[in-house]
Amino acid sequence: MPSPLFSPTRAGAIDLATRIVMAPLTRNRAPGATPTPLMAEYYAQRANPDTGAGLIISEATAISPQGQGYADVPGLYGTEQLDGWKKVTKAVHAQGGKIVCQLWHVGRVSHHILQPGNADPVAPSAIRAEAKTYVFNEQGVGHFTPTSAPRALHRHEIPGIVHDYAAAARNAVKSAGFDGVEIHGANGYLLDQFLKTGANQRTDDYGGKIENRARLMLEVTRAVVDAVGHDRVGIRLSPVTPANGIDDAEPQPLFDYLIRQLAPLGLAYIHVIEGATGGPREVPGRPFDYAAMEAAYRQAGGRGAWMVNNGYDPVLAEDAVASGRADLVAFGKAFISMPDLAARIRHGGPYQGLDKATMYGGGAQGYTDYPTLGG
Ligand code: 8OZ
Repeated sequence: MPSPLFSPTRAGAIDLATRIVMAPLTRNRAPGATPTPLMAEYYAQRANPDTGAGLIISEATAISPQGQGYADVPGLYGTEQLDGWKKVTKAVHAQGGKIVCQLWHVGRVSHHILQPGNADPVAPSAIRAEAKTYVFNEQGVGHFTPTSAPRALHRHEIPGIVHDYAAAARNAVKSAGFDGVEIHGANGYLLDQFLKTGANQRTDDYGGKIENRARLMLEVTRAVVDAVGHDRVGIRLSPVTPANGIDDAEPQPLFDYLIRQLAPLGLAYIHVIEGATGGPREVPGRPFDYAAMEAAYRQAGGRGAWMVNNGYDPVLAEDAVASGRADLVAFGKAFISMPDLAARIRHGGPYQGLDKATMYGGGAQGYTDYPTLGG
C-alpha cells in the first residue's frame, strides 16, 4: 500500500504535493539578518516534493530588529533582507516547492547586545527567561549565553508590535515571494509569553484571565490575516513545551479557548508541537489532550489543515495521517541531515543522523553538504 504521506492535499490556498513538511529550523547563517545564496541552496536542496518537503517552513525570521534574539538570524524588514529572501523563494519555486515564512518576535528571549541601541529586550512582564540565547564573541565565535533581563512593554507599545507583524507578513508574501506565513506562537517567544502564566503577570487587559492573555496572539493573527489573506496564514503552538523557560499552570483550558477563537479566522493550518520541543513527547506534570484541542477547533468551525510535530518517525507519521489524526507532519532535525527525506521514506531508509556541532552558525559544512541517496 502506498504511504499516506504521499497523497496531495491543501493548506488553505497552498496546494501541497505531499504531507511531509520541513519544520522551521534556526541555523544562524544570515549575517546582517540577510539571507545568503548559501541559504537559497540549502532550501532548494529540500524543496522538490518528490524527494524533499511538500511544504517548507522557513527558519524563524524576525519581524523587526527588536524581535531578534539570536546572532545571524534572518529578518523581514528591510530591502536587503527582502532581496535575500527573494532569491530563496525563487530557488524553492524553481524546484516545484512551496515555502512559508515563520514570523518571529522573541520577546524576552534575547540579549541586549542583539537589541537596537543595546536596549533591554521586551516582554509582557519584567521576568527574566530561564533560557540561553546564541551570540558571537569579539572573535566571531558563536556560543550560548543567558538571556538579559527584560522590561515590561508599555500598553501603548502593543499596537506597534501588532503592526510590525502585519508589515512583515505583507513583506513576506507581496515582496519576498513566499507562499504564505506562519505566526510563531510557540516555544516561549513573545506571543507564548503573553499567553502563559509563567511569563505574564500584567494587570491590564493583556494579562490575568485567559481572554486577556490570548489577546495579543489573536490581535496579531487577525492583523496578519488582513495583510495577506486568511488562506495563506498558519500558526505554530506548543501547549506544554518548557522551551525557553515557559510554563502555564493550566494549558488545557487556555488552548481550548485560543483554538476556538482561531477557528473562525479561516487559517490555512494549525501547527502543534506535541510535548517538549525537540525532546520527549510527554512533559511531566503537564498532561495534554491534543485530540480534544483539535476537536474543539473543528467544533468551532475550523477547517485548516492540522499539522503535527515533535519526535515523529516515518511509522508514527504514517499512522498519524492514515488515522486522520493529522493532515500534515513536520520533520525538523531529519531535514537537516537528510535533504532527500521523502525519497528515503519511500525507500524505507537508510536514515542518517545529524552533526550537532554544525547546527548553529558556520558555513556550508553541516548545512549544504549532507549526502543524498543519489550521491
Ligand atoms: C533553536 C535555537 C534557536 C531558536 C524555536 C526559533 O525554538 C527557535 C529556536 C530553536 O522555535
